[in-house]
Amino acid sequence: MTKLFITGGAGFIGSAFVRLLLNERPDVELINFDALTYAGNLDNLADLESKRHHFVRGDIVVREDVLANLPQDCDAIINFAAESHVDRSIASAGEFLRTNIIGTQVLLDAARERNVRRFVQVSTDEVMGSLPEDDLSYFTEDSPFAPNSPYAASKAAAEHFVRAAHHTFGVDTVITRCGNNYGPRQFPEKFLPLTISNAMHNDTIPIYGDGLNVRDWIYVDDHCRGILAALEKGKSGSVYNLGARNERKNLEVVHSLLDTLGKPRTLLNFVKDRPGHDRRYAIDPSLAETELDWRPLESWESGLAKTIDWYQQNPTWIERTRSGAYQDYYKNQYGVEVRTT
Ligand code: NAD
Ligand code: TDX
Repeated sequence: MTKLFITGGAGFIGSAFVRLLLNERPDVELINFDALTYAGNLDNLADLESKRHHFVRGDIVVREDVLANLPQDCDAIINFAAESHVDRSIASAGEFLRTNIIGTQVLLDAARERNVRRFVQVSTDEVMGSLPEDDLSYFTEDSPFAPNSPYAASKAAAEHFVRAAHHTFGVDTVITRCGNNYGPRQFPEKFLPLTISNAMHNDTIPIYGDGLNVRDWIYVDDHCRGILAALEKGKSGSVYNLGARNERKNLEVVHSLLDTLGKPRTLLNFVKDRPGHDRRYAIDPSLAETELDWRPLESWESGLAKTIDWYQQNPTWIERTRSGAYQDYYKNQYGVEVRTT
């Protein structure tokens, strides 16, 4: 059996990765170690009945808990656990430093102490900052670090510690950097599920600034297959950018969603811009395509259709997450009222 320790596996991307592993790797047994913060949701794992999946509630910052739950002869730690929302990091950065930086170092120390064979850090294109609008530049693995938000700064710091563990102590590490994910089970504070959920409730949809910021969207399962390829085929000490060559302006995204849902554009509510709002992300995934033999399978159209369908088929999931903690945040930050019922 291949033994894996997955952190953050009750969140959006981590739970998709766990599902992928259980479906496609019959020799994998895994510990899913997650603190169940506001973003962690056991509903995301409810359909998984495999005896090869062991959920443990635990905090990656607490060394004793990590060591107590790390399997003997662990083949890899894959670190998804993070505070992941840029707006929250602008409101308050403390938890981002704690989980994203200190938690990553705790896991690296545990990997070294227990001779874990590989450490995969799930990172983000945001560590490389913002690209100029409407040109042909892309983020490559060699682009300089230029994190602009506290979230991005915490993920960049984490990457530095991963790199240091590799160079100083010889830990076998791989870092993946991805753009904006979309798909089922994404907490509806993020732009795409917020738009779908608000539109379904006929609530207004906050658009920051002029709505012309560009993001490079990838379907979550494609991202997860890229992480799996990096785990299995990545070169030790490497970084891989994972992207679907799918740049979209925010207004284009929201128009597609509203049109598909049959909702009017009058729901758009232009609000003040996010402080330090990055203008454009765009990923060059050539290295991952060549070295990992990885390609996204989903088109934007097929991915959006699957995503919308999932939210429409799972109203209970949306109601439960909407009654979570994000409404106050929107009200304070952007003056936007979001109903909870
Ligand atoms: P998410 O917010 O949906 O899930 C994060 C998970 O981590 C939650 O289940 C939460 O309970 C858990 N967690 C938080 N703090 C923890 C702690 N101290 N100990 C243990 N568990 C803890 O996030 P996501 O969107 O699934 O992102 C997963 C990873 O992918 C993150 O590292 C994020 O930076 C990265 N990433 C996300 C995107 C995106 O578009 N969502 C893009 C690129 C990279
Ligand atoms: O209400 C909104 N209105 C709006 O206009 C929200 C929540 C967002 N936006 C804009 C801001 C961004 O330009 O939409 C775009 C996407 O915003 P988010 O969903 O907050 O994502 P982003 O800030 O781009 O970061 C995401 O991608 C990189 C993830 O949240 C990160 O975890 C990941 O690392």
